[in-house]
Amino acid sequence: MSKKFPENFVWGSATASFQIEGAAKQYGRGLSIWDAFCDTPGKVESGHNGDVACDHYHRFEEDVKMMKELGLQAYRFSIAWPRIQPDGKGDINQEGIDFYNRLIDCLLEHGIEPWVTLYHWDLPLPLQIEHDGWLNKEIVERFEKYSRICFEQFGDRVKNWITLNEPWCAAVLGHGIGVHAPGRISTSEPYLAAHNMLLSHARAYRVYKSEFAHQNGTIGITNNCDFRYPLTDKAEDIAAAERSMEFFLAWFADPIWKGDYPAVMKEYVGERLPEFSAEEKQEIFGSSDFFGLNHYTSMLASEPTEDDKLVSDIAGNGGMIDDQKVALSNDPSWDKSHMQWNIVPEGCRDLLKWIDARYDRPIIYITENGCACDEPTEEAADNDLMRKNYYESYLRESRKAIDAGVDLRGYFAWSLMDNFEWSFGYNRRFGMCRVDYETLERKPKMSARWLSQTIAQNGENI
Ligand code: PNW
Repeated sequence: MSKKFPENFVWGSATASFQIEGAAKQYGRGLSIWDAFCDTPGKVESGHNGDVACDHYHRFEEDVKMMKELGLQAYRFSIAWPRIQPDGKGDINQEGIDFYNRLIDCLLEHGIEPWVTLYHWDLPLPLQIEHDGWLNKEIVERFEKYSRICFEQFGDRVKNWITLNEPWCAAVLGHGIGVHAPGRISTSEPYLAAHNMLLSHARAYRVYKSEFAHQNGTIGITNNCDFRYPLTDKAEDIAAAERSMEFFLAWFADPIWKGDYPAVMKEYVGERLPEFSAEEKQEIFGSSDFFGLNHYTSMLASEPTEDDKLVSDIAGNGGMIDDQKVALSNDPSWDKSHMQWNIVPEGCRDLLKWIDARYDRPIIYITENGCACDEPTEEAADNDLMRKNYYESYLRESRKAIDAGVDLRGYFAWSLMDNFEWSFGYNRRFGMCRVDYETLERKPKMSARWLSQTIAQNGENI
């Protein structure tokens, strides 16, 4: 069997607006919930914020050249909603449109395919303050209008769209345990926010398919999911692992690929889980041309015993994270990244197979995968063997999934460069290229050089 990846396999890297752009208070950009979160004492490590970030706004040409030199075929970035509509609902900020036009044109001139995410967490702040953000169903109309502006302005050149990035994070981290913007802590709001995100996603999808069909592009959603292995082969632990997957991924994927929330969530969450009307179910069902997947890590799952501390006991949060009634643990043999996330390449293969089986062989793109490494010096970054091994092993397992019949069509490494890692500020480095935050210089690391060679031979070296 050839070790190559399928012909036309897409090799790319990914970033997000708030994490790299900077120029946060310039060129007509409105504030986002992440600007406000950064300004709230104690929320982000070291008091870091997105004001300068990687200064990509001013250095995008250099960044595109670097991508070209690395041989990347595709680049996934996100549009900052508050750059397009500073208040989230009204007038368009032409400077914001101009910026993304310059970026898109530059990518195309260099033969790099733009993959554009409409929402990667930087909600315009006025929508939060005046309208309760994702908790208010009105957001569906606002997101529809914003999406339409993007399709109108950029759709002649952008052919790959992602509506939402990781609604699980925005719901759970943003509205359940409060470690992401808007910092809400609640046992019911995550379900409501998720519900309105699914409706917003579906609306954007329908608008694109009905009004912009002539643009001939594809559009989908990106969800994140870890994999869960049962701690033992006891039936209760196997069921716990499956339930954990349903609470993580099927929560968002079942409505789109099956038409409604998983039965186990209805049972365990009860009336805190909103219901879709028959009309809404129809709008959501089938609303993704591909299955976008962000994947990083795996854990062991088991039926909780009396001795198990549930996550909320440890974190002292609102407790919604325990609705699934699963105990999580780590296999001591697993290595850990700088995020303390387990490095489990076979989990990537098993997750791909799980998605393939549950959703009847969808087209899948890995829209993020990567590893944070502790790199205090430039020298450490230049020898990022752990990251190179991470990419290589996860890609090797992905190819095994392809060999087993999974329709995986592409891989985007997270991330092109070190950037603002949310509540960790600039203290976690995910980049294949190093960013010196004093000089803002970029420099490809060993993992980038390795990925570059890998792309050139379509993975035959793996
Ligand atoms: C994703 N979790 O975030 C995001 O899409 C990126 O913006 C981010 O930089 C990257 O992964 C690395 O963290 C996640 O707690 C944040 O499970 C947290 C989790 C998962 C993904």
